[in-house]
Amino acid sequence: MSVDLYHGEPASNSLKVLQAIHEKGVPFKSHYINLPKFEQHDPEYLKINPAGQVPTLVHDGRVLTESTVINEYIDDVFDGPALKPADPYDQGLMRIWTKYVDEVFRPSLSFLAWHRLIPGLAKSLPEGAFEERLARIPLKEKRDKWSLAASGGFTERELEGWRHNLAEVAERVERALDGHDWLVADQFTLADIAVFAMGNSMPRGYAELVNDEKTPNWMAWLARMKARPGVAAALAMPDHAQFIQPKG
Ligand SMILES: N[C@@H](CCC(=O)N[C@@H](CS)C(=O)NCC(=O)O)C(=O)O
Repeated sequence: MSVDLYHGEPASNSLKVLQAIHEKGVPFKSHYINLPKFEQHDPEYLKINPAGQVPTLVHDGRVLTESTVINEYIDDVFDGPALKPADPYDQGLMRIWTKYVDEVFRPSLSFLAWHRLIPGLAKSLPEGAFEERLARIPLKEKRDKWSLAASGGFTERELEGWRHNLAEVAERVERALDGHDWLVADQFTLADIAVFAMGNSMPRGYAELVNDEKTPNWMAWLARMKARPGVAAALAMPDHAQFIQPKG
């Protein structure tokens, strides 16, 4: 059996899959893709992931992309502790969390981070280098968003909407953890993994939303997550990112 995982630093979608693979105890070969150096756009890597994104799992020569799909696959295919609840209804609740992370939490974080960081990145590069890198991004939607972000083109209304989403995430997670150790069915699941992948950096990046006073349940859950050997092993993976930190 061969398992190869192509991933970036232990944050965001890479952290999501790194947690699952470590929690499950699957032996795998790690291939670090340096995102700030745009290694995700190298022609060799594009052969396995034409979207030019991480993570990518290759299991016995078969390629799988999309972090949420990869995590379900890892749970289904490999031995180790179950990362999904047994009950189909609870599985549904778990997937509502993973969908919410993919459709609301993660994009809101990304767009706000791009708004903050990309203009500086574009200016820091030699003349024409940013445009050259933009041109190599395979996904048109991503290319357009980065181009817009570089010129400070997101509207105040959009920015406000994404900030509002993050405030809603903070409240929703805090409520779900009231009286519970984990988000769904009182067991550690892919829902915790997905929310943690984006939420781990919130007390640092959005301290006004996630902190000891406002969200004590969230803070205690973060500590519980980090105490898990699989999550700790995921967080200990190489981290050479520069501009992506600190808000993921
Ligand atoms: N829907 C994809 C999104 C993957 C994604 O956005 N990955 C980011 C890192 S978290 C990435 O590769 N960014 C670099 C780029 O798009 O150039 C998934 O969940 O796997």
